Amino acid sequence: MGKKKPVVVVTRKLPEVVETRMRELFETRLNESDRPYTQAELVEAMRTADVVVPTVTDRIDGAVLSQAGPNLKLIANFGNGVDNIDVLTANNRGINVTNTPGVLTEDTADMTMALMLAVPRRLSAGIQALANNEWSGWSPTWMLGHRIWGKRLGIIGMGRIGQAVARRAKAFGMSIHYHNRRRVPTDVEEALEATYWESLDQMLARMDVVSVHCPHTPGTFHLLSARRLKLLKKDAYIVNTARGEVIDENALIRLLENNELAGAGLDVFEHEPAVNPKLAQLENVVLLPHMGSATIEGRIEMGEKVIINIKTFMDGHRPPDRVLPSML
Ligand code: 8YV
Repeated sequence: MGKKKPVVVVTRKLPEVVETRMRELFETRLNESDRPYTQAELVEAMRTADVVVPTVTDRIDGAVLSQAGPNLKLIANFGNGVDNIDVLTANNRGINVTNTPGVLTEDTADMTMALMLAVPRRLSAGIQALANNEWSGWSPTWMLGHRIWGKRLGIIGMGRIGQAVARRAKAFGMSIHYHNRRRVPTDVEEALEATYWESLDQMLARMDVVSVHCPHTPGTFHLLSARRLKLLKKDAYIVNTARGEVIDENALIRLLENNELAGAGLDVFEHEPAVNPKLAQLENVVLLPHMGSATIEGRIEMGEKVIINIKTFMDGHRPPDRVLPSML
């Protein structure tokens, strides 16, 4: 008789190939309806599973973790960001946490560029004008936006995604600036012709476009506070494909309403899935429903990472994408 398969609870619907493989390998419980779990359902999963596979829509906080059953040894997050999980408490309770880094880097960087182009070049306004039948023909002074070529891009968080954005933006003729906890290696800086700013405040005041690529941690919550947002130039644009919590959303809305900022491209929001209705009323914004990594290829690769993490762990080895509290 073979080894007993681990009970794996997957909280949301994943690509079919991923679910099928998981069913082959593990005693997998799927969520056919894809309805997000309630906190009570999440607790039930934590009580009965050996492994839970949550997503960004599951809040695994101290209260949920305190009710985990004795068999739960791994939370294999389907996602890169782990701000939905209290990693420290999980670790203290002997529960490992893994994520899916690397496989959504390029997709998220692409979406960042899409927003970086869409806002200054007024893509939404143009699409809307056609949809409303408001186009009477070409005009030399109609629908003018701003070019990004030759502009300064300030990247906050120069990890995998920040660097992937920098590579793209460089090819679009932007000059690359960045702020990061640690300076990146010289060869990376040289390849990107990137300028490092130790002081985020100093960088913000000089940039034409600012793009957020740091994780959401207690240390980065409202990193772009009301005070810092005020440092931005009036004609600057801000793009966020990381986490809404990094920006004080109310302060951002106030600046946009008063035209103290040129515009914003947002794929993430502070209180997802709620989107502040004031944002939708603004003309100088492009809003997307957390689609940064939403490609079929990426989602399948995320699933493959989850499977490798579970399999490695169950075989008694250290899973490749283990997240430790010290990394956050
Ligand atoms: C994912 C993300 O779709 O991986 C992340 O950190 O923000 C998203 O792109 C989501 O987290 C899935 O759980």
